[in-house]
Amino acid sequence: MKKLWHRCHAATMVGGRYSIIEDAALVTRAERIEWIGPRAELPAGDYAETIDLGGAWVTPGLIDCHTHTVFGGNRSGEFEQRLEGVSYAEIAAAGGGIASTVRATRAASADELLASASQRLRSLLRDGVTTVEIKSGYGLDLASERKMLRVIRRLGETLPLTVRSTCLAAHALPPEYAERADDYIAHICAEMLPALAAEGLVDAVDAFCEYLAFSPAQVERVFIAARALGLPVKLHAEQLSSLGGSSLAARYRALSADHLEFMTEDDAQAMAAAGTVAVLLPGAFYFLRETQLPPMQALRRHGVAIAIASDLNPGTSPALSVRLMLNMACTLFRLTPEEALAGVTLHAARALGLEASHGSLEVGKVADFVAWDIARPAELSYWLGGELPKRVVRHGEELINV
Ligand code: DI6
Ligand code: FE
Repeated sequence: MKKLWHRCHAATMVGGRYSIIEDAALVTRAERIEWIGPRAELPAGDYAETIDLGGAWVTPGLIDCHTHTVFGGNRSGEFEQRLEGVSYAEIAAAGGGIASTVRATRAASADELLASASQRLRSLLRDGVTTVEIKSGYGLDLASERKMLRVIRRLGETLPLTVRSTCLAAHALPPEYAERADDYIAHICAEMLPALAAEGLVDAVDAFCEYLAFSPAQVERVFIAARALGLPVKLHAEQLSSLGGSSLAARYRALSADHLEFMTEDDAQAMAAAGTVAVLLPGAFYFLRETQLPPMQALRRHGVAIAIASDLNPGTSPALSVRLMLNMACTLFRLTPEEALAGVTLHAARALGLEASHGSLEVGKVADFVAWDIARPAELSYWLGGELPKRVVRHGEELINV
């Protein structure tokens, strides 16, 4: 079924720029974009439906390419404690931090996890998000990681969103393996990843490379196991210290390296050469009150593609709005609104290996787009959260009541 969408302007994001078409028209057939261009050049055709977008600005559907949306409980109590002066280390020593979310996630049923994650995803949906990546990593044993990944798959079946799953079994050391990190890594490589991949639950493999998590040598073993299974890799790297994780990720042709506040110029060069996307997470930077900024000039100089994501998680970024992340990327990291928008469209698609089908308004790509009632695209990074009037189209169908 062919539909004509017109009376709009388009920020197509082709090439990672606004690539604006004023007075644009789009033709969709089923779930794909069949034509896009200036309305004056629209070829004659028969349309089952013609939709007047009333002068809206159309952008690709937003893509949140780094989230930990599935988890039990939340850590608002820790937030309160930290503000009363208890340190993160003291909280962790008392069994808090990631360990407390692991306990709550292990204790939760799949249905409970599905319900709480659905609610959080609805906030993202209302923000114009049509594709989201979700990581496991709060289970840390085979049964609990499987439970999380199955919930992630179910979220993609029950909500009008494209969901990509990432296995983050190497997120933290589970209590069963205290002082035995190498044994846990061996267990991930020999047992967890092969079993979870065999069940079709894993689109990519991630790890947390940090002095308080896993070393580059341990991460490399996970990457080798992922490669043997034919799975692409990503990495939490250089968030709190510089360990060269982003260069390691580049050596394994990672889809992305994420956080990156402490990355070096050499890391940026390696990532550019490998086509590894830099995913910046301003929500975590803000929430942890970090001061070391990611090296924007080095990333730009070497031509590294930059994506922006929410990092939605209970410990370091309880962020329920991707548009708020756009604003933070601009105010905190000094991205331009154009760079920020590319960061949640084309470059986010690349960070998920979806750039052939998602992330820009181009013929042949999926018809996932948002028609925003705004005067200029920069408004998407300008407003601090809230809800903007818009119409969301996914796979060529308008979503009602998002
Ligand atoms: N980096 C982070 O910021 C989160 N995980 C990660 O690898 C923290 C997750 C948490 O504190 O629950
Ligand atoms: Fe994260």
